[in-house]
Amino acid sequence: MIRSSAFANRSYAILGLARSGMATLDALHASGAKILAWDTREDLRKQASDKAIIADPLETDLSDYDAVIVSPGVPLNSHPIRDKAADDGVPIIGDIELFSQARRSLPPHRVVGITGTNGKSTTTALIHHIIQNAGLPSHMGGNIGLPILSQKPLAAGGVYVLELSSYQIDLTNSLDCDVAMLLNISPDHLDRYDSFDAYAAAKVRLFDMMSPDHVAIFGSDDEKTQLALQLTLAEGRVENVLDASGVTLEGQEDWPSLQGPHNLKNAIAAAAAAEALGLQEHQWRPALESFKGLPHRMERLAEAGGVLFVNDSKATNPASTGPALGAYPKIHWIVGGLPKSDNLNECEPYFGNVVQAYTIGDAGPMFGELLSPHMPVDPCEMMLTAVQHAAANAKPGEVILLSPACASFDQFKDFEARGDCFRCAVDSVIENNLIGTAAGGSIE
Ligand code: UMA
Ligand code: ADP
Repeated sequence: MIRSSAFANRSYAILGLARSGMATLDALHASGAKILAWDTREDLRKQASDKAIIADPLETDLSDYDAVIVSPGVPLNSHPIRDKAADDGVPIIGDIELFSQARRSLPPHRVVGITGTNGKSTTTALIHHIIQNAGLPSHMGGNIGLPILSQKPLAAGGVYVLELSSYQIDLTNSLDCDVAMLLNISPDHLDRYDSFDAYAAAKVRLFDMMSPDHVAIFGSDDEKTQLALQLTLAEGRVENVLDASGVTLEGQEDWPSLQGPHNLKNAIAAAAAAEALGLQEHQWRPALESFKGLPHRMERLAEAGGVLFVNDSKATNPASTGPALGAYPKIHWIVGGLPKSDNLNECEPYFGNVVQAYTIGDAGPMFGELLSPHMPVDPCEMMLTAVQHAAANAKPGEVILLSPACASFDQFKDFEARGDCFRCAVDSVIENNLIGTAAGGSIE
């Protein structure tokens, strides 16, 4: 874990004791800090009780504390902790800010910070893979699900690769990334922000914290990302600004886990980050080929009877599903769940690649209406039915793709459970030799 003398004998209140809060508790405790900790969940409070005083910060005088450390999942826009901390004159920060404050206790290192609406985890994992392949010590952490404070400090010359959500950036004041990257911005998390503009502005703060001689990379030509790029250029504060959306890169056919126009953009941004860290093409290119990808993101599950099965369950909005449809020319598309919008506009440019759609979940009837003027639609409702029907219809050379463009919570605990259910259904159709069994058209 990361410890720092910067925290010794200081007092912190921690609100939220899930992954990032527990890692914060451990790191502060090991660094000799005094800690008050709280979570609405009693089991988590119990778990923390040997390292902290357990008390609700809302009912404690915080004026003698150095900071309140709030978990990213606590909705700061509506939670009373914001006013309470302001009344008591204590700053609210998060675990990434603590990491930033601990940096001077660490051996010389660099930090790559990656934000954006879609593709953060894929690009974070890819950059981490490139750096490790090049022989440099590296950890990844942050929103990817690995709290950075629980990582072992890297040896001198190492690179920390941080996936940063807007929630985490909101709780960070001083993180000076050597390379900071904004992949793209599309509407998301609007329950936590007053407007789409406010969500975009939260992400752009990553660049406000940088030293002028560090490198800023912008990955997409969407309106908000380009606006952020123009603002950064106009300010002139950061000297090295790269618009990666205008860069091309050959060879994608050799990168099995980076298919689709979105993953080409991710690869270009990752290569730009690698070059900004001083790596050369012969050091980063082989890593694009050997990258294994992450589960549930354009994950190649199996190939049977000439049919490829791809799990893209993490595609929870149309902006992430659109480019997934662009990845293959003949797709049986399993789509639906809890809808986040009443249209599939971002998917429309790729409808020509879809052989047939198989709708599931709450969105099924609405998506059926939207899609049937463009393609055959099979209303399946359930995942197993969708996979069985798609498998029966698929011909060699075609792809069965789960890319739902929806949240999962209507039928599943989370996107992982949905992807796991798809995987089980795929295993069962392969084991039972159900591929290509329909005599034309969809089976009943
Ligand atoms: N809580 C209270 N009182 C409240 C509200 C919440 O006590 O009023 C408690 C909850 O009971 C919970 C904790 O506060 O125990 C909140 O924890 P959390 O939701 O922040 O969970 P962590 O496990 O710490 O996960 C967080 C990130 N979660 C969120 O941003 C919602 C994880 O990102 C991240 O991987 C992890 O830190 C490690 O850095 C997840 C996420 O969904 C993957 N991110 C969003 C996304 O990707 O869209 C932004
Ligand atoms: P995040 O961590 O930002 O949620 P992930 O890498 O987990 O991003 O990918 C989430 C979903 O978005 C996956 O379905 C993935 O295929 C898709 N995706 C990946 N990169 C991009 C991109 N650059 N633009 C749009 N969608 C993307």
